[in-house]
Order: sequence, then structure tokens, then C-alpha cells
Amino acid sequence: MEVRAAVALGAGKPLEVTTVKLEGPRAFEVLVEIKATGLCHTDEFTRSGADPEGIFPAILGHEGAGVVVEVGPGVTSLKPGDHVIPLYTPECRSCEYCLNPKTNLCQAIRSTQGQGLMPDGSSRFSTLDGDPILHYMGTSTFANYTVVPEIALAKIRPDAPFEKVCYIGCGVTTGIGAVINTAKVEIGSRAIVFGLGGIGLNVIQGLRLAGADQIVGVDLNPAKKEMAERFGMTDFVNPSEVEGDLVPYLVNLTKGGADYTFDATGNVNVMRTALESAHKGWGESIIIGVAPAGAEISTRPFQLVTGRSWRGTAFGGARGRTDVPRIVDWYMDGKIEIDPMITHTMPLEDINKGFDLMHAGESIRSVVLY
Ligand code: NAD
Ligand code: DAO
Ligand code: ZN
Repeated sequence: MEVRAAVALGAGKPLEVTTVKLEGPRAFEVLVEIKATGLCHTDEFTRSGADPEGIFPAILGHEGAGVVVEVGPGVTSLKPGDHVIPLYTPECRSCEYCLNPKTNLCQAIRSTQGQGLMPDGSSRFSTLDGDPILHYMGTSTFANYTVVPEIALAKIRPDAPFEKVCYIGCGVTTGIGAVINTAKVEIGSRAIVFGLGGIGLNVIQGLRLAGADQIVGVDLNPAKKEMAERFGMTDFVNPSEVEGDLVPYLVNLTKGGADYTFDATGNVNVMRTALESAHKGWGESIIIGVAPAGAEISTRPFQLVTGRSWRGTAFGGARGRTDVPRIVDWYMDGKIEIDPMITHTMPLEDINKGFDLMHAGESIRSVVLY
């Protein structure tokens, strides 16, 4: 079939909105009509060429929601008409990783997904001339139809609005999951969140959900303060207004250091500050941000010897087919908020404007509506 897609033709080039060919689903694959997709920094990381593993031409996008149109042979868990959220972290429920409760990093289709291919080693997308176009993160939601492995689709309730719950496909789950699944924050905790963008705001609402007493937000952009307060931030710190070292300032503000700190900037210097402002003896610092290629983190080992720990999280530690439908329920039940974070919507034709808004720091989330 012919579908409309925003194609990343090469590093640093604007996406080209065009018609491409999409082959139907093969065994254990599903054809999904994408109804809405968010624009995340990771798409931009790849589009811009900053991602050393970026491969082109490809159809980016990993924060979508849509409807199953057709299932390939062997698919048992989904049928046409089901509403779904594609998962860049699949959940096969049978690999060594899925069977280990300590991780969500299913490896069942890891190698082909990283090469922009379906699990059988081929692509379903091609140009009208028949030249292959690569998939991206196993999801390729910047197309109005896409083919996704069955194990990379979470079935969600049919009354959830696509244009809101698409954000659960990455940002919401990553932020809230970092708090609930990775840190396992206890009621009454003190926490610091570095970076109050699309991820950090969801860490903040995760902390509110978990019952944290103090939620400190740190951002260089003072315009982020108002929205973060709306989601539960109790204290705002702009590092450019702090005289002297930020670590002792934050340790003092949190009465000895935070129980939990979260990096949602991707800046390795911020990651160090986050670790060192965690409480001596028990503070945990969780890295969410994806640092530039080749970047390294450092601290004095004595920081760890004296009881702080440094951890990381991907997709908020969520097992997508199990956890994503629950998070959709939380949204529908009013336990979490999404609507205020979707600051812009646009048709696929204007997708590059969405990336311009991201660069200008004017959007939290832009969503493409098909
Ligand atoms: P964003 O650009 O919307 O937000 C980043 C925020 O950090 C901005 O508000 C910015 O002003 C602030 N900031 C930048 N430098 C700072 C500094 N030195 N001190 C304080 N604040 C600073 O980005 P986002 O969409 O929220 O993503 C955040 C990070 O999370 C990115 O690195 C992204 O790639 C990563 N990410 C990780 C996962 C995962 O599974 N681990 C998933 C999605 C995104
Ligand atoms: O299993 O080796 C692996 C890769 C897991 C990929 C997890 C990616 C999480 C961070 C990227 C940001 C996603 C938007
Ligand atoms: Zn698995």
C-alpha cells in the first residue's frame, strides 16, 4: 500500500514528507494505522546526525498511538480494531531478560531493531521506486501506517484519546517509570529533578504520585518553573542564580541531600551534580538523560564509598505490554495529567515546524495528528 511518511533522508536534513510504499505484515507482525505521534528529543538526536548509530534513509518516530488494521500469521494477542501503543522497548515475555525481574530490556529483537529492520532482517518500507527505507526503534510512527512486531505493541483501552496517550509511548512512561519502577520512591522522600522538559515534568508528576514530600526542580530556563509547579514541584532552583557551588546549595535545601535525584538533561556535568547532591549513606541518583556520543561521567569514588549510588533507566524500567495499559488507565482515571504538556499539534506536513519549536524551547510536546 502507499502511505504518507516523513522520511529522514540523511543526517542534519529536514524530514521530507512524501508517499512511500509499505508492505503488509509478515509472520508475528502487525499493520497499525497511526493516529497521532509525539516528537521526542531522541528523534531529533537521530535526525540531526548527533546519534552515532543513526542510519538513513529511515522513517523516525517512536511515540505513537493507533489502531490495528491487519495481523500477520501467528499473531495471537491482537486483532484488527484493537487500539495500541508501539513500544521501542518490546516485551516478548520469554527471553532471558524478560524472565529476569531486574530489567525491562527485552532482547528478543534487539539486533534487527538496531539495524532498522524487522525481525526477519528486511524492511517493510520502500520508495515508490522500490528502494528500501529503514525502520526506526522498531516503531516508525512518522508514517500514517506502520508495521510493528506483535511483541512491540501494547493493547490499550479503546476510549483513550490517541492525541494524548501517544505521549505514554515514551515521555510519560520514562519519567513516571523512573520514579515508580527504577527508584521505587517511598512516601515522604525528598527528591531533586534536573531538567524540567518533557521527561523531567513527568518525573515530577511521578514523584507527586509516589507521595514525595519535597520535589526540587533545577533548570536554567526560568520559564519552566510555572509548568513544573503545576505538576508538583515544591522548590525551583535556577543554577545561574546560585552563588558558588550548586551541590552544597542543594544539599542544604534538602536538609542533608536528597533521597533521590534524577538527571533529565543528558548533560554529564549535571549528572555529577545530581549524584553528589544525593544524601550521604543512602541517596540514589538515576540517569535518564542520553548524553552526546563519546561523553563520559565522573565523580570521586568516595562519593559511592560513602553510600550514594548511581543508576540508569531506559523507558522508565517499564515492561511495555504490561505497564503501558496501566498508565493509560491512570490517565483516564485522572491520576496523572498529560493534556497541559501537549503544547502544540500539527499535521504531518508541518512536522519540521515541530522540531523548530523544540529547538526554540517553546514546546514541551508537539504532537502530529494524522
Ligand atoms: P528537553 O530538552 O525537553 O528538557 C531538557 C531540560 O533540561 C530543558 O528544560 C533545559 O532547559 C534543561 N537543561 C539543559 N541543560 C541544563 C543544565 N545544565 N542545568 C539544568 N537544566 C538544564 O528534553 P526531554 O525531552 O525532557 O529529554 C531529556 C533527556 O532524556 C534527553 O537527554 C533525552 O534524550 C532523554 N530521554 C531518555 C529516555 C530514557 O529512556 N532514558 C527516554 C526519552 C528521553
Ligand atoms: O537493549 O541494548 C538495549 C537497548 C535499549 C534501548 C533503550 C533506549 C532508551 C534510551 C533512548 C531514549 C528513547 C527515546
Ligand atoms: Zn524479551
